[in-house]
Parts: sequence; C-alpha cells; structure tokens
Amino acid sequence: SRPEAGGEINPEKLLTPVLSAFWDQPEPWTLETYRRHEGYEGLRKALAMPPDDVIAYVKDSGLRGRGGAGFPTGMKWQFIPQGDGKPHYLVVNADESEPGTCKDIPLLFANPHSLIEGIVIACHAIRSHHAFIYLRGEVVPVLRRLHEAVREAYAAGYLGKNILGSGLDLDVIVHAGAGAYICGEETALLDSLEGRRGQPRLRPPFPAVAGLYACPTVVNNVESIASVPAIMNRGKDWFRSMGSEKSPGFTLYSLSGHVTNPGQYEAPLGVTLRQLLDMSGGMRRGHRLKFWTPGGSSTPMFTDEHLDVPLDYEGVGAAGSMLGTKALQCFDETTCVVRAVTRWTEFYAHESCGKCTPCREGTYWLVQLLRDIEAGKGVMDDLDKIDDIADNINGKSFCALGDGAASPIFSSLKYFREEYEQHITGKGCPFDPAKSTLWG
Ligand code: L3W
Ligand code: SF4
Repeated sequence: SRPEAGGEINPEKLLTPVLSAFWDQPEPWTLETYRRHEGYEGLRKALAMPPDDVIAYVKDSGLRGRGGAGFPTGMKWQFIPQGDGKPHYLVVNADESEPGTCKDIPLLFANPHSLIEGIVIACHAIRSHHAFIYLRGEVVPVLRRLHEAVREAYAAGYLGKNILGSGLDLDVIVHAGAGAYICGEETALLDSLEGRRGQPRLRPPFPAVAGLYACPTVVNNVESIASVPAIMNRGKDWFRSMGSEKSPGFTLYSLSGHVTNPGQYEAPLGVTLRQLLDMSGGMRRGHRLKFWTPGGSSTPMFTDEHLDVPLDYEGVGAAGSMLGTKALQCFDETTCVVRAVTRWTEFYAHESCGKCTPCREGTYWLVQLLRDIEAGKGVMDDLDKIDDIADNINGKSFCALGDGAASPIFSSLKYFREEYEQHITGKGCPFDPAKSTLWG
C-alpha cells in the first residue's frame, strides 16, 4: 500500500493508521493476523451492549459515511423502524467506481475482516439477520479474498448461528456486480441485488424505510462499516480525538496522478492536500500542481490556491466543492484541462443509465462539444453551450450521477476558461503532446 520509491514520507504524526495499520505485514488478510491486532474485540464489546446503546454509541462517535455524502452513520441506523415485524437488511456498498477512488478495494484486499466485524456489529445494532456485500464485479481477486474471509468467520463462530453465544444469528452473502458505475448509487444497487437492471429508484422512500425487498435496509460504504470495530474497541472519545468537531476520526485518502508516491494514506479528517503531499513526496520531480479533485471527478475541481483547505466536509464545502470519496487526483502543469474534462465526461456519458433525459442526452452532447473543442474545431459559443447543458443536467437529473457529470464542466470553466479559449483561437491543443500526459 505505502509506496516505496521517490520522496520520503514525512515522519510527523499526521498518519493515523487504523484500518491500514498492518497492511504491510505478511498475509494481513487472514483471521489470524486480524486477531493479533485487536480483531473482533470491538464485536465482543458491542454484543455485550443492547442494540440501541450500540446505535447511540456510534452516533455519539460522530462517524460520518465515507462513501461520499458524509451522512451520520448512527443516525442512519436509527432510522430503521423497530418492532415492525419485517426483516431488516444491511447492504454494504463495495461497488467502488468513482474515478480516482481507490480505498475500499485495497481495504477489502488487505483487511477484509474489519468489514466483516463491522457488519456483525451493525446487524446487532439494527436487529438484522441478513447482510449483503455488493462488490464491484471486476475485482475478482478481492471477491475470492472476501469469500475466504467470510468462510473463516463462519468457521470461527463470528458469523452463523448464536454468534459468540450472544443469540445473534447472521448470514452474510457476497454478491459481485457486473461493472456498472450507476450500481454504486444506493437504490440502483438494491435493484441490481434484487436481480433487476440497476437504475435508481425515487427517494423517498429512503432505503431505511423501504429498501431491499421493500424492507428496512441500511446501505453503508465499506470504509464506514470497517471503521466501527475500532470505535467500539478503543472508544468514541479516542475517535473524536482525531479530525474536527463535525468531521471526527481517521479516514483513507487515495492520492493519484502526478504525485511522487501515489497510494492510500490514512490520516485524520481535516488534514490538507499540502500535508498529504508532504507525506507522499510531493508532486513528481520538477513539476507543480495545476488542478486536483477533493473527492473524485464528481466533486468540483480545485487549483493550487486550495492547498490549505481542510479536507473535511465543512472545509471543502466552504471552499466550493465536496469531500466525496477523498480521492485526490492531482494533475501537474503538463495536463490539458480540456482533455481531462473530456475524458471524465466520456466516462459519465458511457455510465449514464439512460433513465432520465437531462443526463442521458446532456452527457452525450457534452462529449460531442468537448471533443470538438479539444480537437481545435470549436467556436466561442460552444463554451456557453457546455455551460448551459451542464446547467440543464445539474439539479434536474434523477440521481447524483448527473450532478457529478456537470461538476467538472462548471469548475473547469470557472478556473480555466482561458485554456478552453486557447483551444478555440489556436485551433488546437496548446499542450505539447510529448509532455502533456494525464498520468505521467
Ligand atoms: C433516511 C432521510 N435516509 C438521506 C441517506 C440516504 C443515503 C445517505 C446519503 O450520494 C454522494 C453523491 C455522489 N431518511 C435521508 C436518508 N438519507 N436522507 O443518507 O444520501 P445523499 O442523498 O446525501 O447521498 P447519496 O445518494 O448516497 C453519495 C458522491 O457521493 N460521490 C460518489 C461516490 C462514489 C462512490 C464510489 O465509487 N464508491 O462512493 C462522490 O463525490 O456524487 O453526491 O444513504 O439514503 N431523510
Ligand atoms: Fe440515470 Fe443519469 Fe438519470 Fe442518474 S442522472 S437516473 S444515471 S440517466
């Protein structure tokens, strides 16, 4: 996980390895290794508490969803109606696909038991006997590793009947998706899990009221659930001692692009990109930061003016973007912003599920116009057109994919309009193709 080549990691105590604490040890994914590192201790504590107390504890810890929206995890669990006579389900969203995001998959590969332990705690809290892990289908080695970890957990009595003598029965099913980005949207994921084509459902009702098989369902991101065991074991005050008041705790940041040492860095919420770059050896030698995304391409881009924005929900929000998945894609001055935005928009057009007109048609037309501009065949009016089309997608689409597609258009026009104009007046890309690389 932690890259070795290039610049040195700053030894200052900004890293807070919890989920990634033993990724560099031999076979970190086994139950044996996990047990040597406090594995399943949080579960013992949670099972000794009444379910409602576990919910209150997680709520008090301040843990917020790590999948993009930052919704308070304990509050989501509390929405599950009790005594309703219906089955309750926990569904873990492991369909990690947001461009630049690479934290849940490495976490599952290196430390799958942290997720399984978190699942048992969450199911005890919401009184569920069935949990599903919806995994991005392309990552077959992770699928195999998850199957093996689930098998180990059953054999050791952490899953199945009467878990650790508590009376809790729980089955976990690992389900591989088929490679559609939209199935990371929670309601499309539920449709896909039910065997239908994955397309978003109208909300409300939220899954907490009518989710899988129309029953109350919690849908949580992998990292959110995997963070729960450490909170139960080491305490909510310990968790709150990291990060900021409204965004407490540790989290996994994925650094990619033109950085010396790309990879996953676990640090408190509220650190800055400048600090993360210090830890990761900085931008590649001889180059400087031009633009970056705080949480994948669906979050409005930042520039080098934003190096000191605290990477928590409030700091990034106040600066005009979203923390999202904490996928910090960093691009240096050799990168053509028009080219980068075109590539992202091609992705959204390809992944648009087609259910609503603004996104289905709008992303298609954005791609046509952007390709023309990039190739030097655009006219100045095209800039107003792409702004207008993005405006007709943003907030007018059925789900967040549409807003995500609009965001690189708005932010690139805001910070780099001149670069678009250069493509038009110069009738081509002003970047030297030999140097103008996206990924170095
Ligand atoms: C009950 C209410 N539940 C909200 C629940 C809701 C959901 C959670 C957050 O999108 C963002 C998106 C992407 N009663 C409720 C309620 N909930 N009100 O709270 O809901 P919401 O709508 O704020 O967000 P979302 O639909 O979950 C997530 C952005 O993340 N994103 C993409 C992420 C991609 C990945 C990936 O590849 N792994 O995570 C990046 O920025 O654009 O804005 O559970 O049910 N009244
Ligand atoms: Fe489908 Fe796009 Fe509409 Fe979402 S916004 S429902 S992905 S067409």
